Amino acid sequence: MKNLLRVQAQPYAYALRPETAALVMIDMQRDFIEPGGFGEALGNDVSTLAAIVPAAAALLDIARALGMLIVHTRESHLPDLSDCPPSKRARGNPGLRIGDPGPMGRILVRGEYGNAIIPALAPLPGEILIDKPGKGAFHATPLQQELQRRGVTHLIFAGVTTEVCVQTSMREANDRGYECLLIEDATASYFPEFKEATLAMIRAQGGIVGWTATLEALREAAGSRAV
Ligand code: C5J
Repeated sequence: MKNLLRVQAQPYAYALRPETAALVMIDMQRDFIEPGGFGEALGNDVSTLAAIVPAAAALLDIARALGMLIVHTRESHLPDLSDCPPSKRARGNPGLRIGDPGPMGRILVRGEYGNAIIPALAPLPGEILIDKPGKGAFHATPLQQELQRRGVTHLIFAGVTTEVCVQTSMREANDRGYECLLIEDATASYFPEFKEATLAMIRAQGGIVGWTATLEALREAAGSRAV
């Protein structure tokens, strides 16, 4: 069939049609990725996250060239924190809790400088931007309705962090019946061993949460359509 792409993936080949697939780019926000942001203030080495920006940009280029729906997410809360459960706020380090003033504005608050998606991966007009108050992209957001409205059945995931917001979103999607593929070199964790463990978990037991593949494998599957 003309529009069927077969991606060499693990645990076995993943097939999609661009017209019923979406790329979901998770939380590529300044506060997680840029030096001087919230992630670094928590003591993390942000260079592991910054390292995937070129691959994430190339993935966006491929998905756009294929005419796929593009979804970007931001972990963010309303300025009055009415969408932030007290348990989530209490979990942070004192002085660096959600809503506190951070190095790039109020931490994880919508509209603050640090909450924005990094300029290199900024959404283009017509792409969907989902503000999510949870780790998962479906919890308390309109994502499911947006995907259903467009007949999307397959989701390609990328972004940060692999074991937190990416994995949670992929599990939510898997339970909702989406066929999910995670692009290995376009996702990262502050803890490389957590990323590797997550990739292994996803593709274990015959793909219990979905598939994983390299960016190159997706590019090869897209062939001449991925300019
Ligand atoms: C975290 C995320 N790690 N985007 N957020 O708190 O993974």
